Amino acid sequence: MTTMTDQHPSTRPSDQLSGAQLMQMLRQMLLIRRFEERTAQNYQQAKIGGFCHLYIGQEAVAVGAAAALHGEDPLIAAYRDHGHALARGMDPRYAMAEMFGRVSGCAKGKGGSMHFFDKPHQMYGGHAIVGGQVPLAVGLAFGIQYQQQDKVCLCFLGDGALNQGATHESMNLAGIWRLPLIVAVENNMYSMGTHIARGTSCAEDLSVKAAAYGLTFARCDGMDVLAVYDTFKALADQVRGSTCKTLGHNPERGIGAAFVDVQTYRFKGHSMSDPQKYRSKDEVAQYEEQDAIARLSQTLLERRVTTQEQIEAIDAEVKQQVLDAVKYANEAPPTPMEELYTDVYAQPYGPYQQGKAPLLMEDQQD
Ligand SMILES: Cc1ncc(C[n+]2csc(CCOP(=O)(O)OP(=O)(O)O)c2C)c(N)n1
Ligand SMILES: [Mg+2]
Repeated sequence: MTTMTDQHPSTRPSDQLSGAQLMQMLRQMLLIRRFEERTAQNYQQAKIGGFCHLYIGQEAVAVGAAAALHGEDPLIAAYRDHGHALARGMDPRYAMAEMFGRVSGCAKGKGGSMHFFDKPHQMYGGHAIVGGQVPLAVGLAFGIQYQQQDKVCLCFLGDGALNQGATHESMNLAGIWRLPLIVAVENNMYSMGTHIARGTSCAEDLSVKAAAYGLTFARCDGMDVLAVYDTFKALADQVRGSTCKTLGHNPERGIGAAFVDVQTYRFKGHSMSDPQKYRSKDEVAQYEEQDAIARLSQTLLERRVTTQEQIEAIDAEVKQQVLDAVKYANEAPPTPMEELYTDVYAQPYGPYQQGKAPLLMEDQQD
């Protein structure tokens, strides 16, 4: 196993970013933050139903990692997925409409908060089953390798998903096939109310998990969007286009799959109903002081990339963009019942083909 060491400050990939690219990162993080605040409000007003998990506090992870990859690289995430979709470029109107159960939502209103999909932006969900997206990511990465594409698959998972069998089976395959895959663990230290130290072996050093499967390991500060960018840029360049001798590829290229421990923190509860008895207010406040949005703003002000007035203007713009998304979702038509029978099979047959319900049990007995 290889471990990525910290980059020398003068060779940081983020030093190559233009002022416009840095400002785009700030805009995306602000958009996610404001989107999540309105999501909470609309959930409390019962406009949004089902399970809903906010990304507030973790914005730098999705934004920094997505910026380091190409738009054509497939991305897949767990259920705390609003930030990943917005970082990938999903229109906030389609994201909000999805949660409102509207037919113009990104999954036609059938997926809700936990199942954001966006084919044009290569976002493959949003998955509610903890760890369920990891085998799918292996499939995506295998497809890239099989078709000899110059891409890398980016798979986000929570620290809790590290204890799912499917994650380990997937990492094993990623290791032996040297897949072009980055396993990005959003280590916010909690799985619902369970601290990582109580539920995960070797929690203090996750590099051993990567070592077990021969994956290159890296760790980064997930509260610093530029540190996230640096780590994922350096890794993606080496993972991209990885090939495997045992699968007949000659020559063997790339470093194969990688595993990143992204150390982050969620500022809000696990889901919309969480009394948060498992952590202290002081702990939350301590991490809120490291808010990635404030940190990037400060850096950009110090480097004279922007002014306080410009930051406030961007914030006002994204707030309006989110208000427009809520208006759009409110006015969009609800998902019709017939949609229950579409998108079930890749090649619909019988009643599904006609867009009608299959016979219900009662009908069959008649
Ligand atoms: C297979 C499975 N087991 C249990 C659950 C219930 N569950 C939902 S979220 C969650 C915690 C996951 O924590 P983590 O992976 O760290 O993600 P985070 O919520 O911190 O983003 C659990 C156990 C589930 N959705 N799927
Ligand atoms: Mg977690």
